Amino acid sequence: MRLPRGMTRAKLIEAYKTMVTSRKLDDREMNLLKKNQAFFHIPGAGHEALLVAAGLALKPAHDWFLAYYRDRALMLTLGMSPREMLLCSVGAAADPGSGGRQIPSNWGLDRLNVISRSSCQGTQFLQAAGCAQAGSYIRAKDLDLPCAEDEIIYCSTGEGAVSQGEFWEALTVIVNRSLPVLLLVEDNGYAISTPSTEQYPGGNIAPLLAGFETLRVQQIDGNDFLVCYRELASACAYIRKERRPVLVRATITRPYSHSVSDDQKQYRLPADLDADRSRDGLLLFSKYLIDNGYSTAADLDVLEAEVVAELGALEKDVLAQAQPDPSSIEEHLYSAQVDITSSRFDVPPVSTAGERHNMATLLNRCLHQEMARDARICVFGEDVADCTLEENLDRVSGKGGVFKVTKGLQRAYGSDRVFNAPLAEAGIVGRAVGMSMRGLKPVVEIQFFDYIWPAMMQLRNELATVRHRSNGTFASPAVVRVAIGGYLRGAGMYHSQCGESIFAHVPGLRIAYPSTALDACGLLRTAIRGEDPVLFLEPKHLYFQPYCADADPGDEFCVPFGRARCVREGRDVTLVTWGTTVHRSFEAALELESEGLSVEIIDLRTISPWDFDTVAASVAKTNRALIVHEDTLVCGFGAEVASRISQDCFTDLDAPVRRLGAVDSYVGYSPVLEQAMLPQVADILEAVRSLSRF
Ligand SMILES: Cc1ncc(C[n+]2csc(CCOP(=O)(O)OP(=O)(O)O)c2C)c(N)n1
Repeated sequence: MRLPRGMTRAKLIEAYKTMVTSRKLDDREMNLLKKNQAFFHIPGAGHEALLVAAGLALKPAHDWFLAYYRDRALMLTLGMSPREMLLCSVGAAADPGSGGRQIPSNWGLDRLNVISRSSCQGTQFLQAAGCAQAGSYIRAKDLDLPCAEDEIIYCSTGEGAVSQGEFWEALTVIVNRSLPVLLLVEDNGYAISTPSTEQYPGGNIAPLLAGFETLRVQQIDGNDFLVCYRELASACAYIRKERRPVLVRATITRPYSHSVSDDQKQYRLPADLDADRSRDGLLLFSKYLIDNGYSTAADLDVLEAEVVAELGALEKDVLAQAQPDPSSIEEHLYSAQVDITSSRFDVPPVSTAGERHNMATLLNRCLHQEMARDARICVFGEDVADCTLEENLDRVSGKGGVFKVTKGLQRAYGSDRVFNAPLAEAGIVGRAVGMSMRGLKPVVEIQFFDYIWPAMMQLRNELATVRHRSNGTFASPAVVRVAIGGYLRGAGMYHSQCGESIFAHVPGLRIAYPSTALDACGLLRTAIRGEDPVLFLEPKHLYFQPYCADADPGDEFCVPFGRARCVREGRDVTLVTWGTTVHRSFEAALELESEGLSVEIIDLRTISPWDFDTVAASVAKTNRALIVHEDTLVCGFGAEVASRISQDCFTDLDAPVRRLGAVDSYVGYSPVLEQAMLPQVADILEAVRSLSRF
């Protein structure tokens, strides 16, 4: 075979050296593990020929990479050093991708544009879509963020992870928006022990993609370095020029077991393993070099011996490096530069007089003002745009969200900044993660809290973890707005749910849960101006209530996170609450006043963090505490508040801490059932009375 353009003998030998280095690193790391000096290993063996070729076709610190765990040879080709890899293996503090936090081969290296990857198989696809969309956006808006005109977003996967629904969600966005993404499916035939025939019909993803007409699909023999080099160079040239996606499915081998925890002899026949070994790309390439006179067996042996010796010396050095400081376990959960709990975000309203506006209106104004101020902000979600068909925009009044919170934003800021997403919640959050990792500020909407669950993986394992897992080298400061809760009469169990406690259990995620138009506006501005991922919960019962309306506080008004609001002062009982039940509690407190019971109401305003100090000061005064929330009782966030009060305010208490929440069931469609389910004023009255009698 003639050498492809640009390939030389020296480059062939260099490529071979990288492949050997990759394989020998696998061997060395497995050996470290045997000696208990490393703690996990997942090999890149069998994938080297394909990935060195990919690395040569792509440009480090120019293109962007979402590389999965088999991509060791790609990382070496891009410029990650063997020493850096060994630092990851031993979990050293100096591990450049995660500081000893992530298992080895979960690649991430900011200097090369290799975005921090989690261990979740399948979450990378939507992030790649977001990352690619961010590139177009950065260029269109001429933002001062790293971006190259002809950049490619590389996103790799095994053939198994392609079964994830998120793959298909992402493919829709990538193809519909014609994003410059190279999807590399590294098909080694097995997902741990499950053969690809079990993943999808026919066991080959390529023919199944025929309906995506504008997606170029290439199938290659991933064991043949020169074929890979030629085909990937062609794919990359096409993407750079045409700005269209390509999916390459490469067949390769897996000569080693899936990981250290696996033994493939348990589920593969010896003949199958032998066949794999005989097709091993590294072996085939050494044979090619010798057969075509580019090297000799003796020279390749010398090269291999040199690599082994070099890795041996590095191993000694790396083992002498320090493990992470135990105290660093709490680092990089939140931004150290922008502290949204600080008094910097305590900015008073310009005026409290004037026309009063409901919560939906003040949220909408805040979004308008922030979008005018910061071109990095883009808004997307289901039905958030005024009218997707732009040509009709002048002839319709516009949708702007099912609750109108985003109304007029598309008209004011354009369809590239405000757009409808497909009906796929993981797609909304996953894309936001990808965009925010490139410096944009997505403010996305989940239409109903009840439908947040498809996005749970992206919220829990991605959005919330990026900063921590990457040791602060990447961050994902997106804001996810969610309409939450019931008290709606007729909304039923799938438009009324709460569940803030589930997310309060997610370190790295900030949570707001305002109860007034003013707080909603101030907290949203803080969320947007901050650098942490925020789950912004908007009680939909309150969107249009005149009783929680407020005057426009101006375009700098902010409320810091973690600072509760004393709704009314009282002497006898501290009532801690948030969201819709703040107003029901207030109504109850007015009635109790006439009975001679004085209730102090604390509105937490944010769940993560929550303001324990204000609660504790109040309990020290009243000596009694009741927590009221709309969410169901068992494991509701009230349990956390109650436990903390019981533990840290014990000597102040004259009665056990009491909780009132919804019945542990589901909101019914019939108003009678809804009323029976959710805490009512009468329930609060009863709870306070019995607490005060204790
Ligand atoms: C969402 C998710 N489910 C399960 C796992 C556990 N797991 C890790 S790798 C793997 C198999 C992946 O197979 P494939 O995508 O074919 O890649 P390969 O390992 O063969 O290269 C599984 C099931 C995971 N990490 N993430």
